Amino acid sequence: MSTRQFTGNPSQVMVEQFAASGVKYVFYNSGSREATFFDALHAHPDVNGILALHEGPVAAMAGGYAQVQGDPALMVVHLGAGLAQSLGQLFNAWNGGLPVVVISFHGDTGSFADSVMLNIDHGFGPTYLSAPFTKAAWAVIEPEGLPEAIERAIQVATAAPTGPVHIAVYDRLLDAAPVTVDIIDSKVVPIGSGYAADADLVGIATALQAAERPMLYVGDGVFKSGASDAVTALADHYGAAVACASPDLVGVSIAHPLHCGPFGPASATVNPDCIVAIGVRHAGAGVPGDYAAFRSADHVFALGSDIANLQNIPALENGIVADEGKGITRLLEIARDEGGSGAFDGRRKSALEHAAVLRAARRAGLQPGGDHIVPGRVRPLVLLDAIETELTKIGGGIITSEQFAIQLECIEAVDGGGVNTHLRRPGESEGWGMAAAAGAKVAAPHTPVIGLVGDGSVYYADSVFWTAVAHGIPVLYIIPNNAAYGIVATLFAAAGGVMRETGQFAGVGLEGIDPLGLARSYGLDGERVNDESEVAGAISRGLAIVEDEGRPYVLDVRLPSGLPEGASAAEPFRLSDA
Ligand SMILES: Cc1ncc(C[n+]2csc(CCOP(=O)(O)OP(=O)(O)O)c2C)c(N)n1
Ligand SMILES: [Mg+2]
Repeated sequence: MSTRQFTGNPSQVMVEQFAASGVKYVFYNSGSREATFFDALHAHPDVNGILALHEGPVAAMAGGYAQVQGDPALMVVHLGAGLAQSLGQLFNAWNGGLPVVVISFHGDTGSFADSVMLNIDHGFGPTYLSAPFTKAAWAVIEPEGLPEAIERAIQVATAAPTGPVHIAVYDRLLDAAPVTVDIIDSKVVPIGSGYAADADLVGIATALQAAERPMLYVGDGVFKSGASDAVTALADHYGAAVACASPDLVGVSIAHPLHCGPFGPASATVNPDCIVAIGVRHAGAGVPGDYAAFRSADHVFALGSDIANLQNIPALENGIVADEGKGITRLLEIARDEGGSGAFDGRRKSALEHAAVLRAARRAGLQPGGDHIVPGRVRPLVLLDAIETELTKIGGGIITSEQFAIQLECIEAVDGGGVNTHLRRPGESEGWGMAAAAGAKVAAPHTPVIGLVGDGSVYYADSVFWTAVAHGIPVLYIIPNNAAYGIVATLFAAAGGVMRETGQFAGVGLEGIDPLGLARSYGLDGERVNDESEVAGAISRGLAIVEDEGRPYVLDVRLPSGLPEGASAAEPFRLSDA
């Protein structure tokens, strides 16, 4: 353990340990109680603060940063109230198992007055709020303990299974006199799970070999453990169909021709007789059908870094807690030793056909009416395909997404999976996309980043436009603007009732907001696109602006209404009608 002595006030100790642990950025929202902390942050040459104007975006930006390559992200929010405000987005980071370290400061509500501004009631400990959204949380009382506490938080967050960690620092500690501490100078090593036993892998190889319709069910553990290439090669070798757990589009690229899309529909079409789940935390809807997609299979295996990758999968023939990357790399060797991939040409052909049929159905579902051009509006597939094409032309990049109008699983197949990385919101909690795109760009400053954010999602966090301008974070924001909470409206219609009968939908229409006007007020340039023939040009221009000029830019792309066919937004209640 390499340490060095450091003397400073407790705030300086914290920032010095961040730097020693390799933390380059602190995503934060300011508060006066932590004045000395923000002073120390400002003064440190190697650690940069990135300010978001609400705690939701603070958490989403940290999450977007962590999502790109699994680097730990550090965020600071103000007291109990700021922590509470961050939770809507910490929910997503937790759902995605992202290594985000949350630091908040807390007042002493026990020793003297029991009501201290912005702190939660003294009946609850300072980690009470974060508990459901973190992997671990603890409080720090002694300034001398700060280096270890910070290093441990990063270690726990980045060890498999990765996830958010919260440290609550009692704020009276900030007032302490300078202390001399040991700063821990060794970088935190991300700790993975171990190797799978060969005998267990041989069992999977044997089943995959004998199967007629094998399927690899891929979750976020694949990408996180660096197993993407190995899992893709395994699918190629066996001619196996690939399916994904809903948020993950990168374990095997969603553009790969063997990719059949989300697991439920994929399984219903392919009817797999052997399923190998890799790094998946299978999720359901809380209904008896949650496990239906496994029913057709005679053999179900699961391999993942954590028990969570096994526990939600019924009737496992074998479950292996082991690192996905190490395990699948070895499984691939075993598979190749058994013979060439030519033996599987027949099933490969049918898996490719299934994948193509499912992809075509998703694309048709995204664009009902097909070739019917709506004047002054851009059809969803035209926008989606143009984004893929233009980003590919410049060598590929990252697309982060929070919207439903142009769902990323509808992109065209590309041999080998293509050069674009598709990062979806890792949970269902609205308010992620604006900040996640900025966080992704901070994590990958030399890679083009497109933030695909629905109009409804923009309005949750439009102040991130300011953060992108102020900190010079050149994201190309593309807004698939359907003037609606489109997905919610669709589900309102499916539920039946007065709204569907009358065609008047309440609470889902977003007419009369100008996202470009919003962007401009925060200092961002952009353009409106409402003609299909101009879409590709606008994206290409936008990419050139963000990449060559280094400033964020926004495209407000007008799509057909997100309300159901023929419906309109109901007149909202107005106070004057009461
Ligand atoms: C915290 C939270 N509140 C509310 C919702 C419900 N919700 C789901 S999507 C959505 C709005 C989506 O609007 P937009 O970004 O425009 O997407 P699209 O029109 O493409 O569906 C809302 C409010 C949610 N998922 N999470
Ligand atoms: Mg919308």
